[in-house]
Amino acid sequence: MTTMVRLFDPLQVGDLRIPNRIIMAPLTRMRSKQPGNIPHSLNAEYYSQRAGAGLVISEATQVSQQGQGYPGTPGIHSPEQVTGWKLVTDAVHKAGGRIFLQLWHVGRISHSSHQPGNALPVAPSALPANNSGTFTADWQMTPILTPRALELDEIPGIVADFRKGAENAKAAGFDGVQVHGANGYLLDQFLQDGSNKRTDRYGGSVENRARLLLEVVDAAVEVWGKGRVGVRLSPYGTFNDMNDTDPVGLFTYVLRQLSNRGIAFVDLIEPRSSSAGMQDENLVGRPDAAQLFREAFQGVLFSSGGYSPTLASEAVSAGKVDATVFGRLFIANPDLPDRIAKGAALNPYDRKTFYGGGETGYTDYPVLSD
Ligand code: 8OZ
Repeated sequence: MTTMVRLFDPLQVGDLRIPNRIIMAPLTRMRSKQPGNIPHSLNAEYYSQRAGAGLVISEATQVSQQGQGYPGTPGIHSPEQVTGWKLVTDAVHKAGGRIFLQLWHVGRISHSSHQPGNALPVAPSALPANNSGTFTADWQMTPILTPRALELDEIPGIVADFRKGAENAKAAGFDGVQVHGANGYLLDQFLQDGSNKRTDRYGGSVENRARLLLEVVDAAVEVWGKGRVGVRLSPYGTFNDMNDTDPVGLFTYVLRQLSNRGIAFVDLIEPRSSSAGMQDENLVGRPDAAQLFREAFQGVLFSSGGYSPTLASEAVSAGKVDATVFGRLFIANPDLPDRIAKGAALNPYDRKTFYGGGETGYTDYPVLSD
C-alpha cells in the first residue's frame, strides 16, 4: 500500500523538519541599503511576508567584495551586513518561518566597478562570458570584461571567504546555508569545462573541476554541520554562457560526492528554466535533471524551474522530487502556500520590478486576507 505524498506533508531536511514542500527560491532583488550592501527593514518585511514557505532561501549573497557582480545585492562579509541580516532572520522566525542564507561568489560575472581597487573580476580561466553586458556599480550596462585567472595560491582564500560567510550567517541567526553552485557563477565556472581551462589540481578532470565546490561545501559543513548545509546546481544550464562537454559525467560525480557527505539537501534547477528570470521558461526538449540525477544523490532533492502548483504537486506525489522551489510565483504571492492550499488564484508577477527599487513590486503584493 502506498500513500501519496502531498505538498503539505512535512519533510525532514537535514536537522530541520519543514511543514510543507513549497520552498522559496533564492531571488536576486538588488534592494540592499547603500552604501555597504546592507540588509534593512524593507528586506525584513519582504522575507517575513513569505515565512509560510516550508523553507526560505535568501537571495544570493556575496561572501566578499570580490564576489559581487550586480548593484544592490547584499553581502555577508561586514559587521553591518551581519547586523542587517539579523533583522531579516528575526522577522522570519517571529512569523514562524525558517531561512537559509545563500553563499555566493559571482566570479567572472562582475565588473571592475564592484571590485576592490577597481581590479578585474576573477575566474578559473581568463575567458569572458559571452553575455550581452553587465551592470556597473551605478547601474550602467557595459560590455563584459575578460576576467583574470585565479592563481593557485589564491584558492584557499576563496574557500576562506565562503567559510567566513558561513560563520557570519550563523552569527546573523540563519537556520543554515546553501552553497550557490549554479547559474554560471564562480563555483559553476570551475565545474564546467567551457569556462575552466586550468591545468592545475582545480582543472582538467571532473575530480579536479569539482574540487573547489567540494572544498567550499566541506568548509560550510565544518561551520554548520551537514544537516544545515544545502547546495544548488544547474546541470545543462546555459545562463551566463555555461556549457560542459559531459554534463552527465560531471554532475553525477558531484552529486555522488555530495550524497556521501550527507548534506541536508540539493536543489537542482531544471534546464527548461536555466536562466534565473532573464529569459522565458520552458525551453522544449531540454533534459530532465531530476530524472537524470535523482539516483546519484540519496538525500533530499529540491527541484526548481517554472513550476506551477499542479506540476509541483505531481512531481512530489510521484516521488520524483521531495520538494519544489518557487521563484517568480513567490515574488508575486507572499502567501503562496496558503493560496495553493486553498486553490486560490495567483497574482501575476511584474518583471519590471524584479531588480532594484523600493517597496513597489517587492512588499506590496496583496495576500488573500487583504
Ligand atoms: C538574476 C539576476 C542576477 C543574479 C542567479 C543570483 O541566477 C542569480 C541572479 C539572477 O543565481
